[in-house]
Amino acid sequence: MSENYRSMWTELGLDLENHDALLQVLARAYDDIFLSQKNRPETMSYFDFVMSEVHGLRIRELLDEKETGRKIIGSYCVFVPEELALAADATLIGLCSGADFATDEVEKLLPRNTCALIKSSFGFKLGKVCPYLESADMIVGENTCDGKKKSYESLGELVDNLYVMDLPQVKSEQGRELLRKEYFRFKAAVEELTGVTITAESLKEAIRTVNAKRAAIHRLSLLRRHDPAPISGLDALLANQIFFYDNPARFTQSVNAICDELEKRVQNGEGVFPPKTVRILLSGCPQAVPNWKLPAVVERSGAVIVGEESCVGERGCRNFTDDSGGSVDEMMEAIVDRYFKIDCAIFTPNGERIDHIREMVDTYKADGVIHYGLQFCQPYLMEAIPVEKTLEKENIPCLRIETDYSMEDVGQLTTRIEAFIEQLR
Ligand code: BJ8
Repeated sequence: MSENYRSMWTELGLDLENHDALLQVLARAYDDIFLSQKNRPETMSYFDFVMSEVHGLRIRELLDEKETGRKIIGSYCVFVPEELALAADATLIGLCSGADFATDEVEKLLPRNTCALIKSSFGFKLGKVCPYLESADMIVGENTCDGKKKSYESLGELVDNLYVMDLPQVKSEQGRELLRKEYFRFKAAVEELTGVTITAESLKEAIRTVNAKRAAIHRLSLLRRHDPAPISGLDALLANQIFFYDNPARFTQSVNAICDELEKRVQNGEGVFPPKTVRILLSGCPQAVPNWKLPAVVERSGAVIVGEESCVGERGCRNFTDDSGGSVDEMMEAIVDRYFKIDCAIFTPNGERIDHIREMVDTYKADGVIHYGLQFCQPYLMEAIPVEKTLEKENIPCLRIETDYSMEDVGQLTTRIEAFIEQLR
């Protein structure tokens, strides 16, 4: 951290002792997992800097924005449209967390058999270690899986600015209508929070800003089709994770800078791993910062991850929002259309997801799929079985992994993943 931010963290109400402990673990994991990689693109240094300042400079920027009257909205799900926040002069940031914290305290509020992602979000609140959560003027929860929707009832007791968005679970006309109504309700809530009325101009600009972020990530993804892979799965995941925190325009520019470098690598036949390295598509639950366990195990075991079928990855930013509408209402419909395509496992039936996994296997020339399910995540663990069956029918090997945020199973995971990679060679 380039500056001393202790007074800022104290003012935000963080527990400095807990927070120091978290930052130490984070810094150690980052050095060990990211900085030890070979042949990294030089332009990844921007993301190294962002990570080194993730609780420092970025928080300072958000607080400076707040000084000027701008509002900060925190969200736990890719169904919360960033376009609406930006159009009303607010900043949207991701709040999902990828590390266990204050587990004893969490288990006083949530059952032990709750997925690690939900527990982690509670742990960061109860342990007072998340400056994003504490900076947010509005926290948006969404009725997706049962775990999340019930946990927001308890989260509402811990924070006084929780807004809960209802979401459909079926891709029907009625489902789309529910989403449409909820997005209009959210638009009104954001306008009330910021005191800014969304106009056709501000919405168009916001759509373009978010689309540009997505386009940069798409460009990065497509470069991963090449053999040798020009970037590791870990570094690509990091870019996808920072998507949720960084200033949008700066993020777009930085990802495009990486892509420029990767294009040269591709032209010169350079990669992070040797040609013909086994290529893996990771599919399943989202991986929030600093949840890097599985990709680290995969890439240390001698394979390269070439795509993430995940909300922190292609599921989250696959589609663009049509910006051609001339009125707020037209663009609102376009937003509904775009988000209604997200194939989260909370939908039933959810055949599009399997189609997308297959499509990604082809696009990124994956040799096999690792399905990543967090323990106690019923939607993704349930879908893992038909996903595996469908892929295997088409001779696409699939390994189902069920894990959590602890490091206890690293040895066992390594053994299984090494054997899978061996089978793919
Ligand atoms: S759109 S994937 S970000 S809900 S891992 S909390 S599903 S029990 S995160 Fe998600 Fe939105 Fe869907 Fe994406 Fe529940 Fe499973 Fe836990 Fe999960």
